[in-house]
Amino acid sequence: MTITITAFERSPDRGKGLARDMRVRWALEEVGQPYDVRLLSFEEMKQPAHIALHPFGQIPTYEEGDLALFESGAIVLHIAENHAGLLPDDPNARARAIAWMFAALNTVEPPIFDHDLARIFERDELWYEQRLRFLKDSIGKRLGALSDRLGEAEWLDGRFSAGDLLMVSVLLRSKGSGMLEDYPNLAAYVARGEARPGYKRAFEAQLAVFLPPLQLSDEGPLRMPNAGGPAGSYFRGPVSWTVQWFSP
Ligand code: GTB
Repeated sequence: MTITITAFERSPDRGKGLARDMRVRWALEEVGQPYDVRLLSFEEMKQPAHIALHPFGQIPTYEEGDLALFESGAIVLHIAENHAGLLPDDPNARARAIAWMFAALNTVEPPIFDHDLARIFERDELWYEQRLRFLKDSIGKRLGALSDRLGEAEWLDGRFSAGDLLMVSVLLRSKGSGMLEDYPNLAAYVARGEARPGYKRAFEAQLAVFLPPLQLSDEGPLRMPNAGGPAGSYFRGPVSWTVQWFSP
C-alpha cells in the first residue's frame, strides 16, 4: 500500500531539515519503505480537506490505505511498530526505546522549540532577555542530564532506535547555537545520527523540494549558491544530479 506524507510546499527553513516531516521521512528511510509526498501551501493546510486529516491544520500527516495519522511522534511510532529496525524485540528494551521517544518530544523538545520561537516572535518584548535566559537555562538542564546519561555510549539504550531518531531530530534544532556544542558527547551523538544513510536520504529528499528547477547539463556538477545543505547527489522524481555549492 502506498504511503503518502505531507510536507511544506515552502518551508521557512528552505530545506534545512527542521520541519517535522523530516523525522517521518527519516523513519521511513530507516525501515526501507518508499513514500510519496504531498506538498501543501499554508492556505491548503487550513482547508477542510486537510483539517479532516490533521485537526490542527499542520504537517506532517501520514496516509496508508484507510489509515490517516497526524503527530510526528505517533507516525514514527506507527512506522517503528510495523517495520523491523527501529524498535527492539525484547519487550522491556522496546518499552525503554518508546520512553526515549516520549522524552525527546515531551521533555527535551519543548524548551528548544520555545527558544527558537522566542527568538522569532518575542524579540521586541520588554521581558525578552529574561525569557531567553530562562529558556537557555531550561535547555542547559535538559542537555546536561541527557549528556550525563548518554556518556560515551553510541546510542541512548543499546542499538539505534526510534528513541534516538526522535532525540537526534530534536537536538538538531539547537545545533550551531553553542548550547549543543557545550556537550561534545551530544554533538557527536547528533553527528552519528546525521551520518546514517537513512538520515542522508531523507535530508536530500526534503532539500530537493527547495532546489531551483533542474538544469540538466553534460558539463559535470551543477554549481549553485550555497543553500546550507551538503554538496552531493540530489534527486527529484526519477532524475538525479550532483551539486557543488559556492559562496556568492
Ligand atoms: N506536534 C506536532 C507534530 O509533532 O507533528 C507539531 C506539528 C507542527 O508543528 N507542524 C508545523 C506546521 O505545520 C511544521 S513543523 N506549522 C504550520 C502551522 O501550524 O500553521 C514546525 C516547524 C516549522 C518550520 C521550521 N523551520 O522552518 O525551521 C521548523 C519547524
